[in-house]
Amino acid sequence: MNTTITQQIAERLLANKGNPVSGQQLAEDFGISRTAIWKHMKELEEQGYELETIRKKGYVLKQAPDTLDPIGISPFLRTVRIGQNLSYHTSVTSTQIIAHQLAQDGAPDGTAVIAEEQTTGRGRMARKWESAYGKGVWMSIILRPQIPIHKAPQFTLVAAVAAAKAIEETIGRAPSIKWPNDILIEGKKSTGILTELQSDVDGVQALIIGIGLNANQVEEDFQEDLRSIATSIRMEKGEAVNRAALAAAVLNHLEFYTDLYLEEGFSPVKSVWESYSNTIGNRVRARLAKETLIGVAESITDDGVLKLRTDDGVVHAIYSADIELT
Ligand code: BTX
Repeated sequence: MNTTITQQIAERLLANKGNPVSGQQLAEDFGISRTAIWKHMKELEEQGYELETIRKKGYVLKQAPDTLDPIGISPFLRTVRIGQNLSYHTSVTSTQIIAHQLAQDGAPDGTAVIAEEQTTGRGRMARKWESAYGKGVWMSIILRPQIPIHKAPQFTLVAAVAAAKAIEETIGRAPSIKWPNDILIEGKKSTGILTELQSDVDGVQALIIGIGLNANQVEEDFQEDLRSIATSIRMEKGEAVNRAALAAAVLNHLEFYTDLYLEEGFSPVKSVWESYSNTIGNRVRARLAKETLIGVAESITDDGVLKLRTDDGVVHAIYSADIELT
């Protein structure tokens, strides 16, 4: 990512939040005048940074804006690829739509599209995903692993593990993953994952991994029909969280687990996924497109397929369904 001087100054201020950063020092480090530094500070104030100037000491960052733009995210990002190319938007229809277009136009592996709001955020099977302004992390990541098409669903699990790890770090306790793509905290949905793909005869051209993570909603922020089933990190942690740090944490873990997958295959990722799963070993009701099956969720195959044993002893391979614990 091409970081501007303003962005680099923001990073310095963020790293020293609450403590003064000397204007003289910044001027020397960037090889520009103190007046130029002052202009960068004005620009940051316009972007929503609250700064205090203390004579002879420097600039103190009081409050960073709660946005998901590169300036907000980059101080927390520890990746080489994922999220380094960041397409940031205030309002979009769906980050999936934008990511599909970018992928078609040749966007590099790891490109992330992130938005403050989605007007038509989507879930699986044309369902809606509520994506209110400034409340969540709504993002789509373009990955270009060289894998055959049938392995694409594994990446839903890679992404679920990445999001679960980020949530665990943030709230200090482990969420559970409901196969294939929901991350629940105390039984309520905090995150949804939607994996789509672009492919040709040679295999996967691009995976578009959509992650919707409820961050700072309070109960009333959700539409009424969601209140009994949805939760947010804020509701579980008892305080608002820095969405940029949360988004970066997901991206950091996503790169880690993608690399693990590419180096060692699905098996180690699957083990971590299983450690979060509330599905495997339990009796579940699986609503498929055409039927509903009840039985024990026995295992996940290496292709990310759920094996469900119904009471007649038949083991069904389930590729996509809504699961309910019974
Ligand atoms: P899903 O089909 O498993 O879940 C959709 C269902 O979840 C809805 O029918 C509704 O009951 C419930 N729901 C809707 N919004 C929320 C919410 N904010 N929190 C909790 N529950 C909700 C899950 O699909 C996949 C969602 C992916 C969303 C990301 S956001 C970035 C990217 N862009 C985009 O349009 N979709 C993805």
